[in-house]
Amino acid sequence: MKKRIKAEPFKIKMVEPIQLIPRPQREAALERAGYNLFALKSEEVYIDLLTDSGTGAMSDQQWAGLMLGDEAYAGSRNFYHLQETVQDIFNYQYSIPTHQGRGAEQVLFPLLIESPGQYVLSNMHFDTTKAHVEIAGGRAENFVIEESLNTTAYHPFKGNFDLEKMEAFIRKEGRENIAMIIITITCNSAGGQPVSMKNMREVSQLAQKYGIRVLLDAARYAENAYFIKTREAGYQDKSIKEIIRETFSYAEAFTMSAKKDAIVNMGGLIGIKDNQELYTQARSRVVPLEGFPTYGGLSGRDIEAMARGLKEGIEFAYLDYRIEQVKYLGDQLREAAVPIQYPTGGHAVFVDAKKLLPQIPFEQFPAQSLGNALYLEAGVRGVEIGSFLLGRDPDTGQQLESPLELLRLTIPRRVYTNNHLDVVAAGLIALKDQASSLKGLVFTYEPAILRHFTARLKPVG
Ligand code: PM9
Repeated sequence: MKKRIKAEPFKIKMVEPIQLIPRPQREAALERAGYNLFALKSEEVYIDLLTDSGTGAMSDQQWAGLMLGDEAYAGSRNFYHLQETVQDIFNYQYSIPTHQGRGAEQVLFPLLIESPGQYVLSNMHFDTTKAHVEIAGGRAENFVIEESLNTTAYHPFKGNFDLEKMEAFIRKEGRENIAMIIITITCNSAGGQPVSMKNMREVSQLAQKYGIRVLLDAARYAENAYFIKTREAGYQDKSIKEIIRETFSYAEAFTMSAKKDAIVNMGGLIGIKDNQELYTQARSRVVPLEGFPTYGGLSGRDIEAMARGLKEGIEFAYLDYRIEQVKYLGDQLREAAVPIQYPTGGHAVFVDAKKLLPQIPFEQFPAQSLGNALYLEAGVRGVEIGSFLLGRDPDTGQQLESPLELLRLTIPRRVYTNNHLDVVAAGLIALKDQASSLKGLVFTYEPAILRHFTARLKPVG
């Protein structure tokens, strides 16, 4: 056996016990949860791969930082530490903390969507991002490249924009009807797939040509930088920080859920490069929505942990371990012919449920059925990213068909070992042979918006 020469760049100082409850209890829990994994109690889950958001393990440096929280209502020293960190990493002058990513979206988007019905263009909007575009009166359009829909074909940057398609759209609709372009890095809904520097540069050039502003949805910006360093010609010798600085030079502002690459359990951030007027407007809006601009809905101690997490999250040794761990799970599944979005992305392995369960039509949610089966098999909780998440056409009420039906196995940062991931892989591989007997799901309760969080379902037949 080939010897591993690289191990986790940390050792474990504190542990939280977990246990696999017996199968009959898992069956009862799933039925009680209405076949919706969001409604399970976390104690009913053995290995929790629902999300990488707010689920990471903080370092000793971050925990130590909590003790240095300055809980002044205004002007906390932790805010100034955060501001210096943002200036250093991103070269952005202005920072406004928020309670999480969607807090940043609700403050900034209404300032950028100037008239109702304006379009916001993205490689792919995340669902809360799309919701905030719509709440602010805008319409969300996605322009990710076609290659991202072919899960088996390799492409190094499946999160890239289709620039031709986007330019044709701008010409057809008219520049005045476009509010902004949001570059989502990495592109979560396409499989945690990165966007290349070349593509971001070209998006920025296109935006300049038409006078359109560019924003970054920067939740997983450090993972994106790692992929650029390891996959894009000309970047191998650049540091992660240099790559990040170039990335952020192509935008005017960013919104960030700090619960991902900044490795905190709660927190978000608005960054503005140098537009003082936009900063002044955002600073006024944050007060009624999130809180005074130097705390934005967070405790001073949480802001300190965020400032420290931003620095740790861009260390190469950490990112190398992180991305390799996701790949480790993906490789095991591929070797056993379980279809996944290939190559694996930054934060998750996305299993192609459309390929694995062809007998289940999209309106009976194949990836949700697979997720439920994996929970029963191994106590592992993933999340559906497909037609269940997508929802209905707001005009016709018809169920929309998602181009991909994926079960996302999202890896929290610095939390699970590769042994945990072996259990996940074994569970899915065991399911492969039972896949043809799995059944679809129908609603027993369907809320009107963001239904996947609270809907109740039952198996058909
Ligand atoms: N993403 C995720 O699991 C958490 C919510 S759904 C379980 O992937 C992007 C690209 C995200 C994202 C959240 C947000 C919102 C914005 N952009 O959750 O509000 O992936 O901090 O961030 C989740 P907050």
